[in-house]
Amino acid sequence: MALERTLSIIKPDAVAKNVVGEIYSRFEKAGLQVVAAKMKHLSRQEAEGFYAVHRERPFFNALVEFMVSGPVMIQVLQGEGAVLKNRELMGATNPKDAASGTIRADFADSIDANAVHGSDSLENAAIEIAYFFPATDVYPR
Ligand code: RTP
Ligand code: MG
Repeated sequence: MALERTLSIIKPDAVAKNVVGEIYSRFEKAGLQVVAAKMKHLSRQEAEGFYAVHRERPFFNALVEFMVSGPVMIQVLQGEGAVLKNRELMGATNPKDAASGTIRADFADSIDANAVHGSDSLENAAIEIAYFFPATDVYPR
């Protein structure tokens, strides 16, 4: 497996629940290293741009509304097979379907307030990382 980087966001619900450290601990125990991070209260424009791929979906407005409802913690995770590994740690989009022991099973309340975002492919990971971090802010450079 190759060393990869992926973009992770701890969403407003999980930041408000004070489980940032719990979630970081899961990343670290799985061999994913935080190589860039920042807390940010997204503007509507930033949230819309980030989820632009979903613009035509019926849930788009609710998704943007939720993502701007409070600060989020944004990080780049690095490790072997990081994209898929992070998706496995996250669990299914709807917490009702998420396997036990996953982040969404343990911390998400609903399909909207579902605790975390993770890039779904290596290609999207590169796009999403560049959306939030200049290359010089990801370590090692
Ligand atoms: P994310 O992008 O946030 O990591 O989530 P995901 O890949 O598991 O799911 P995705 O299909 O990319 O959807 C993005 C977010 O939109 C909300 N959603 N609502 N009501 C619905 O049917 C529905 N489907 C998706 C979720 O909050 C999901 O995380
Ligand atoms: Mg997605």
